[in-house]
Amino acid sequence: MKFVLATRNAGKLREMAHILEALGIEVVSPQDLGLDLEVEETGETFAENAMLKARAVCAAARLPAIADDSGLCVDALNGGPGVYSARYGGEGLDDTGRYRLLLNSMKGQTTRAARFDCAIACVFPNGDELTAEGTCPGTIAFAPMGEGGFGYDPIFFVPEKAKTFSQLTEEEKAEISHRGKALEAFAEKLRTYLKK
Ligand code: ITT
Repeated sequence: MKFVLATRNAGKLREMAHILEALGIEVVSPQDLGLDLEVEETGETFAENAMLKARAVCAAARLPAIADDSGLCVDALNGGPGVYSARYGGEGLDDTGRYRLLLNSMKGQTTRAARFDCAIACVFPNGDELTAEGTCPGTIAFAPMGEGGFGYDPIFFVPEKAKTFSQLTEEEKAEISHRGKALEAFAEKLRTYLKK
């Protein structure tokens, strides 16, 4: 069974494909299918937004679709930017602009605890749905460090590894990341579902 990955984010797509393929799940990208669907994220939670994306892409592709909705939740910012992580600072900003803005808004802040959350939703053409979630605790670094990854990775510091996500290899990040954990939990549910 082939699954289409319901994301337009190249960094996410790469990580999702590698993690799922390592778990024995065959995936195709929206581009492989000639799809470029922008789904409005009107939900208030990661889980709601992941489900909106998976349903829309499943309907368009007529294949089972797996979506990821994720974001960075910072204690000192009352859990923000959270579901607004991709929209933080408005349309004009790229990944670097967004993490710089976040670093600026944390100037002088000594409480730097944060976490990355990820919700996975999978929708099948027959209407069946599976969901899973993962989280990764960390802190907001005082300056960007490392070259790898995408998004807020250069400023997300994982005390357990004494490195930012950007300083980890993709495999190391997948072992501890919100996305790695959510996809592992999802793969387990999928195995059970497919046995039925
Ligand atoms: P799709 O909706 O098409 O999947 P998106 O980038 O809009 O792409 P989200 O709405 O889920 O995805 O927004 C996630 C935001 O959180 C986005 O700004 C990402 O860069 C960031 N993010 C999520 N996971 C991340 C990770 O592992 N490392 C760094 N940043 C991450």
